[in-house]
Amino acid sequence: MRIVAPICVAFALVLAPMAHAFDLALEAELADEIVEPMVVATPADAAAFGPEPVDPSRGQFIWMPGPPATGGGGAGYARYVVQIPAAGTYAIWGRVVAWDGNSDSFWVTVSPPDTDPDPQTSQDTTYRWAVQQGNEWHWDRINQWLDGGTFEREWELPQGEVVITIWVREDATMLDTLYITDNLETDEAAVNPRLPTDEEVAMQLGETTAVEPAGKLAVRWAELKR
Ligand SMILES: [Ca+2]
Ligand SMILES: [Ca+2]
Repeated sequence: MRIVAPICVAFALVLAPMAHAFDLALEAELADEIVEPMVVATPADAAAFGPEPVDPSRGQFIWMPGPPATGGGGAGYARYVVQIPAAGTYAIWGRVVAWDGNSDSFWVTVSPPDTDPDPQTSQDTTYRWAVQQGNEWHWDRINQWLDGGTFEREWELPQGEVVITIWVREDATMLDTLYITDNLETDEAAVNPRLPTDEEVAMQLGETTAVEPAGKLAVRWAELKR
């Protein structure tokens, strides 16, 4: 028995996830708060303006309606309140459609640590997300589109409540889902962002208050902040 116990411990250390202890997927359209002109939409709604963005997760996404054209945007947002189980460094990915260069950006704040109360007013490029273009749903890691270059963002999040806000910058930019992870790899294949599970959707709908994905830390949701 003296020998068996240390071996078991050694195996546990090898098998335990060493880094990527947390991930959480959210449906964009199930935000805790959505302020117009950001709205929930279906593919048919968007098809009136441009190529139809077929098969979003759960059939819906959010956007400020508009054509792929210069101008439009700068008002409205969607807000998500999440409980982070452990302080650490996190990245966020979005599943997006962006028709063209006039419909390919949002502002993004995650508070704390971000302190800007309204990047639509401040126009602070720290919070500007250059969304990768494409007419089909694809994942893009939230970045920081500075005037001097574009860099992947990461956040030092505290344990506890964090508010993620996706602000309209250009109309017609579409968001289907969000994926929050402590996997900081920049390569999509290494991160493998995923869609929300039925349990995560139920949490967003307020049908349950907690979920414990297999092998993950428990995630607990705050009450709606409206
Ligand atoms: Ca536009
Ligand atoms: Ca969706």
